[in-house]
Amino acid sequence: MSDKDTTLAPKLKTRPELDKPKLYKVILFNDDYTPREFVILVLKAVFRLSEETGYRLMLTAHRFGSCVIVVCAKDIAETKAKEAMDLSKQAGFPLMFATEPEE
Ligand code: TYC
Repeated sequence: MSDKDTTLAPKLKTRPELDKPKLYKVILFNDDYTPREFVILVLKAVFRLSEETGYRLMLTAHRFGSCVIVVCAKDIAETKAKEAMDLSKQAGFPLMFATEPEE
């Protein structure tokens, strides 16, 4: 076989970061001080979750230390996390939310 027989396949370039913007997780962290009912109230008010879903996610964070609440665009994730922490701070609770890019 000579060099001329070699076929070069075109390199397919994937640019996912240009095709779709990265999604971000909003993560809820457990603590020992915030009442369960208040966590559910915040989840309902800020993330528009039902009582049932709020309860389930609160319990997941309580049991496992943290829980993903929603995956969405970066600016929405950051706004929601801030809103939720502002509400908690106003009420005097140390409830923590964070955002991080999805894998
Ligand atoms: N661990 C808290 C308690 O027992 C309740 C709680 C649950 C707090 C979830 C934060 O993300 C949280 N009062």
